Parts: sequence; C-alpha cells; structure tokens
Amino acid sequence: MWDLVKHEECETWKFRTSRTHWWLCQVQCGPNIAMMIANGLCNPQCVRKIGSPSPNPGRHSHMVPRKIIIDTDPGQDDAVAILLALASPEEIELLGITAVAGNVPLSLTAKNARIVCELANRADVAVYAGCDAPLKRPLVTAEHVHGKTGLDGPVLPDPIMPLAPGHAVDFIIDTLRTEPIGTVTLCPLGPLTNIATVLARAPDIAPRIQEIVLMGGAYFEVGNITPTAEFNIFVDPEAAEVVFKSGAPITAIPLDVTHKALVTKPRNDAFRALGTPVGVAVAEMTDFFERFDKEKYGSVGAPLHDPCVTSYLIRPDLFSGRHINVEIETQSDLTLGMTVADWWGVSGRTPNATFMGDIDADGFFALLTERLGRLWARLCR
Ligand SMILES: [Ca+2]
Repeated sequence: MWDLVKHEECETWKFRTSRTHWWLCQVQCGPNIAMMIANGLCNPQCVRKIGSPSPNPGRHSHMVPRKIIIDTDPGQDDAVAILLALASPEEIELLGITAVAGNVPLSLTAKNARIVCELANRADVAVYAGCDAPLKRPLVTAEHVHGKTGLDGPVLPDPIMPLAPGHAVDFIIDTLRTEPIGTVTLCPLGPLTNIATVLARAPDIAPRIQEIVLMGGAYFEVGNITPTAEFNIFVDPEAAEVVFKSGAPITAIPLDVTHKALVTKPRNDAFRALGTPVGVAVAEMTDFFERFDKEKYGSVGAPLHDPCVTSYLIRPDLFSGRHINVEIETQSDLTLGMTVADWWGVSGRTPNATFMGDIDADGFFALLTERLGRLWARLCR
C-alpha cells in the first residue's frame, strides 16, 4: 500500500511504502507515482528516496552499490569526498577517478587524487588525467584557499601508483558505453570541463548517464569566487552550460548546502580522535582549509563542500531541495558563472536539475566520521 502526502513546503509529492520508507516524486510524475510504480510504468530515475526511519540508516540489505566516476580537482574537500566513497563499498562502487584542472593545475590534481587513494591503501583505483584548461577561458585556480599543492595541511608522501593510461574523457565515454544504460553516475567535484567535453564529443552519452551529482553553484549564498558565482561553475561556465542543458538527470549541491556543513572544532576533533592515518590527515586538511573561511566569513569552521556529493549517494535523506530550472550565465562580465536557479518557479522554464537547499549537518558529520573510521579497519585486515 502507498500512502501519498503532498509536502506543502516544497510542493512535491511524497509517499511511503509499507516498509515506512519515504520517497520523493519529481514533479513530472505528480500524484500518479504510486499507480505508475505499481504498474511498472515509472522510470526509477523519477523516484528518489529522501528519508528512512530505519534503525540502521544507509545500510539496507537490498542496496546494490551504485557505480560512480568521481571527476575531481583535489582540493582538501575533494580528498574527503573520495575517502568517503572508498569507505562505503556497500553503497558505492568507484569505477575510477578523473582529474581536471581547477583548485590547482592538472598536474597537481592528478597527483593529489593518487595521494588520496594511497592514503586509503587503494592504489588499485584507476586515476586518469583529464582536461588541463577550461573550454574557452584561461584557468583560474584557488591556491589562496587550498594552498600551493592543493592538499596543504598534512605531510603526505608523493604517490607511487602511476596514472592510468589514456585520457579521462575517453575513460568516461568508454565506461558509459560499456556499462548498461542508466547504471553509471558521474560525480563532478570541480569545474565541469571533462564532463562537458564528454557530452560534446559523444552525443550518445547523455541518455546513458544514470545521474550527474555535482558540487557547484549557489542561489541564496550567491557566490564565493565572485559576488555572484561559485568557484566550480565560474572557472568553466561554458562547460557548466553544456552540462545543465544536456538533458541528463542532474542533482546539484550548491553553496546553499555546503555552507551549512561547517567543520566546527568538535567535528574536527572527532576526525582526529579516530587516531588513524586517515582521521589525522583529514583533521589536518580541514585545519588548513578552514583558516580561509574563518577569515572571510567569520564562520566557526570550513564548509566541507565536496563530501556532500558522496554523502548524498549514501544518505540522500540528509538533503532536501527542489526540482527546478537552472541556467548558467556565460555572457556578463559582472555575473559570469552565476547559476540562475529558479527556486521560486517564476520563469516558466522547464526544470532541469534537482537543486539542493538544505542538509542535516549533524547527520552528515556523523556519517563522515563513522565511515572514515572504517578505512582504518580495512587497513588492519
Ligand atoms: Ca573540488
């Protein structure tokens, strides 16, 4: 039996099964979702689990690990996002990591991704180097936030594992053509150059993507690298435009969410108290990372942007948002890279992304700490 309820706040429909799992129906299915599912007519991509009163949340026996590719520009917060994925094999099957230029140049992001894999004792993960500059613009980097190496904070050894042969874009295309349609999720954590290049070079790819879950953009928080733009979108706005117009299912986790995921001192102490190489390294990364935001925003700690993406894959119930239209400003010098998010539904434009607006920050940090602690257990086996 389905129990259908309209959620007044966000104007979407929820229903729950006899197992008391709550689900969110995207607007295109409307109140007919129960009937559609009962008759096998509903596209599973239209249905998102947004909550579970399970006593053991996130560890459902029926869960099949979700195949993902992480596209990244590490970045301390990228590093934590990767570690969370590696610590969560029940929910996430990491097919590979693709590096892109962003926080620091490509040579460093490709190196940092491998440093992180080796920190987790996972030198077997395939790490590919991708695009070294945005589609149409010179690269803008963020050493002022992340330090000269991009991973400033802990002292970590240079990687021994080599880069995987071939270009990141070819790896993404080949993987999406090889795996069954709708079974691979892309997780961009940096500028969208690699993903846009994939979509432009291989038009058959967009319908094969299960979902693009990305960190980027802002609505209520407006911007961080400029008054009106978030860094990842600003660095390559033309690439972001390609992605948001691709037709692939998109979930965007903007600054509106990540600026609520602050690494306060107690939360950072919890990482350090794990007493493991991973826990201590993460604490030292966020120690370094947070000085910038503390000075800039006067906040109690750094926003942990990118782990929100991998956390969403594990516990979507920690997040809430709206399925809305999002367009990218590519023309104006004043507002370049702005995500024009129609949060209030005033434009009449067709929704193209689920734009998150809130996070259960305590739940997020509890998940993160518990999972990072597992990496030590894996090392010990
Ligand atoms: Ca990043």
